[in-house]
Amino acid sequence: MRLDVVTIFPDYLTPLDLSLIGKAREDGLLDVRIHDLRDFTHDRHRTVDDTPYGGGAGMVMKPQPWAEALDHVLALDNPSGAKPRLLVPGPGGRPFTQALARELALEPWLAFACGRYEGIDERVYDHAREDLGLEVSVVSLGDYVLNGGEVAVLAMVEAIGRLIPGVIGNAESLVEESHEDGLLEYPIYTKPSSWNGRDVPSVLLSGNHGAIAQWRHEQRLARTAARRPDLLHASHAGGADGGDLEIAAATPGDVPELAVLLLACAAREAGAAGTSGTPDAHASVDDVRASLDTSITWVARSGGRLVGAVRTPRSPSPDGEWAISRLCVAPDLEGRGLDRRLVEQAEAAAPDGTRSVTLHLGSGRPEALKAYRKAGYRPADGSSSLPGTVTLVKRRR
Ligand code: JD8
Repeated sequence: MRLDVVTIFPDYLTPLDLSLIGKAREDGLLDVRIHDLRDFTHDRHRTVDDTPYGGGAGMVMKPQPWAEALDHVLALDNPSGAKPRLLVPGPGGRPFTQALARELALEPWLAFACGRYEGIDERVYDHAREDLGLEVSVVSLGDYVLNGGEVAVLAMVEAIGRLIPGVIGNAESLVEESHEDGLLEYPIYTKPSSWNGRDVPSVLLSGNHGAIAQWRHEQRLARTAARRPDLLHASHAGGADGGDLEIAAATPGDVPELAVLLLACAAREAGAAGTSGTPDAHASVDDVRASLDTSITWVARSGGRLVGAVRTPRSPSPDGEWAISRLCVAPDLEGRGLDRRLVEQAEAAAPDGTRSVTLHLGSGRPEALKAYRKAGYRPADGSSSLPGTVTLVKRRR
């Protein structure tokens, strides 16, 4: 992705040389170019501002240097005549959100115009749209007053840049994305377990993953209620087992969200099984789409969010065996019986004449096996299981 920034303070943007964004630039993932607006003035004082027509406080940025700077950006290393999307930070802009960051991360080229003083002469926006043919968006970092656009650009480039594949690129980051469910983070702790007379909450040392997941969810709810009550949505109140769970056969519209969920589960199971390697996100989306033709994926939604999935065949097998596979629950919702609800749905879909139901599971959560034993499943004998998986069987009469 190419990023051009026009500013009267190029030094303000030197942090983009550092850390993950700096590394991404070295790796060629981000092509960041900083331009000094004053290089496009022609007077001895390199003047970029003047007094406002109609009166009022402060100064306004003159249109001419901006027009020349934009011409320069568009002409630079651009034989194909491509056009960037132009983003102008301003307190009156569209709020910059994670959703907008995701949208902008898909663009091949972004240009940022950093205003100062009272802002930029309005005709610059009209010129960029109507004469240069650019899509222009005024974007605000938040409801407080800054002195110029540079700090907003630093924040936006960081938020956008980290979404570019390869900039952070690991399985954990995909799991993290699946947590973008509108609740704040739970509190986190590291060693030592007792420090300065303060102990880490004992549940985190218990090894009880269901209890830990439940505690963390409660902490997220309590924190969100205290700090950001505006984020609380009915879907979080009862949890995934709170009655709003809807299970239906997946359609192509479910594929992107389903692929992220399955990657999160795969990453989690790889971690639990001690195997390494990053699943390939692109291969996975295609695989998931193709799988809808050959099998049925049942998806569970809670409050609109896709929280779980399971796969069954499209047609009966001649030997009367009904295979349930790819059971997957959002990592933050484990231990709430969602997997049971999905397995029940998968069993209910079994055709007449089914003699046995086989359940193919990852061996990542041995504690879950107890619940399946209760539901009538027994470990399958023989060599049918792949490494890191277990196969359970339930006979039907
Ligand atoms: C760009 C000039 C300052 C703007 C008078 C002093 C973003 N969330 C945000 N808050 N403020 C900005 C922002 C402020 C800017 C400029 C962005 C250029 N100023 C001016 C008009 C009113 N002040 C911002 N993104």
